[in-house]
Amino acid sequence: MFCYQCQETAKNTGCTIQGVCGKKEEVAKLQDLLIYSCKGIANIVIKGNLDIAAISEVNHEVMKSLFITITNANFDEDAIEKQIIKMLALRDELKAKVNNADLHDAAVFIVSDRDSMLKKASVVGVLATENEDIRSLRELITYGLKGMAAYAHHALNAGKENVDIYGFLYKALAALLNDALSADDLVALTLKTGEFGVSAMALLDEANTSKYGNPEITTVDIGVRNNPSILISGHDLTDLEQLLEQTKGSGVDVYTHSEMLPAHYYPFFKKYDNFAGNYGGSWWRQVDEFGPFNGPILFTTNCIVPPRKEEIRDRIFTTGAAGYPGSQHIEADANGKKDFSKIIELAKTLPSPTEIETGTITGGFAHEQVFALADKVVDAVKSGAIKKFFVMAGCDGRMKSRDYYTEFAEKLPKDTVILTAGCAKYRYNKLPLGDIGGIPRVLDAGQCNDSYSLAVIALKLKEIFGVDDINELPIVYNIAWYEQKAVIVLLALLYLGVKNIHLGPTLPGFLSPNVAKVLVDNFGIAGIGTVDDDIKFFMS
Ligand code: SF4
Ligand code: SF3
Repeated sequence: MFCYQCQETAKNTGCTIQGVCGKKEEVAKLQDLLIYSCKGIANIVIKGNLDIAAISEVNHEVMKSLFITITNANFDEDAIEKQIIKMLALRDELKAKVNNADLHDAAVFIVSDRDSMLKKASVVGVLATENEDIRSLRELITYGLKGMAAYAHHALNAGKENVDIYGFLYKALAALLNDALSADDLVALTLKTGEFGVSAMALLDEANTSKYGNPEITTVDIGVRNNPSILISGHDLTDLEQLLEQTKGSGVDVYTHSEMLPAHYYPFFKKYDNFAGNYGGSWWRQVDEFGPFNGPILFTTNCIVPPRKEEIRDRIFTTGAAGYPGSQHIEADANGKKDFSKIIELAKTLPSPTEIETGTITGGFAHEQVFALADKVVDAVKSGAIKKFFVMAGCDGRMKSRDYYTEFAEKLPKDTVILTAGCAKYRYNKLPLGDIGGIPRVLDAGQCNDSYSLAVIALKLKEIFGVDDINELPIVYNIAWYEQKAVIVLLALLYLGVKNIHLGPTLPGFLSPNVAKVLVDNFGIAGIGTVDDDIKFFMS
């Protein structure tokens, strides 16, 4: 196997024996083949000039397939094999519609069983591209597409889609098979990926806010109550809605974990009395937190950490693109309805959660809530009460080096405000950082996709302050990344013209020295240093 798609990749060069994330060789290879199958479909769609609006099942399955391969989303080799079989059947149906002999191997290869899949996978993975710069750009684009697909998939679940996004996905996936494209062509495609990343995040924002209202300032309890409970993790709000509908009045409480925390900020979910609060911290803390939670856990997406204890595995359920071998997977019916009764019944037999902390977290600062505070914010900037905004969005992760972000937040001068989104916030969202004239010093917009909100806020401030360039605003970017959704967020910010983004705790292992140089020279991308040096640099 070879995988270097996330920030924790072995030695920052690539996982080759087993993933640091726990991904086994077989799963890694099947994921490679799943991606290759999607590229084959894209090849047919583009060559056959197919009407994308007329192939909705294919569109949806391509998105789901890309999502399945995101770090920590799906460890279930049987589920991935099943998805490959489904994609190849769809591919072959499409092929029958086009009259084109000039198709790529990805569109025509045949596999018959697991062994032949693994054999094929070993020649079509990341390392099949020999030139390290082309490989680096192809993978940068692929990871951006995975993130884009994840966001478009959530939007679809919430009832919104945009065929132009699918059209781009096919165009880009097909381009990744084209050996005639130069590094410059791929750099251009990388920026285009960022453009469609903005579209996907805008679509998801619209889907979420039209269905659940605009996030508003909310205080979320982090202690526990005394009822049997279910913990819901991941990013899918429509799964949460169904779970709350099915648990209301049942005596079973629902708590969020990690990236599901921001669901509390939406007005819609406040009507559920059993929506109790948030339990624990970011995704990787699950190894310590699922034990004392005592109840079942529902993963709607990444990030799953392979549980060490059998007892915890038995309490894990997955749905959507998520999967874990030996855990129960809940499929939607043809109308998107999911039956969570098994989880609810299990919850009723288990003890209530053990308290691991008490207090509250405040969030809900997505674009509309910040616009409502705009006068206050603008006055604070004009009076000098707020000197700078620090966008510290992105992911959290296990590495010790991420202590940097806690220390950074603690040491920032008191006249600065942190704008955050994604699970990166858990490095500092429980610190007593105070407020500036009633404006909290940590403004949490929501999940990683809500980084879109931060961009919308920046564009609004650009308008209010009448500056020509977004980079003239007193906003700096110190972003933490881990998986591929952060890659699309980064590409989206680059597309929007944001310069000098600092990215940590390490620069992606998949950037070749030349590709890294392009990002440094054209966009001022930089890594992180020591907290003191970086704060001095940012404040100057
Ligand atoms: Fe390694 Fe990350 Fe790939 Fe897992 S997702 S195999 S940790 S690079
Ligand atoms: Fe976190 Fe996995 Fe990226 Fe959605 S939940 S930000 S890491």
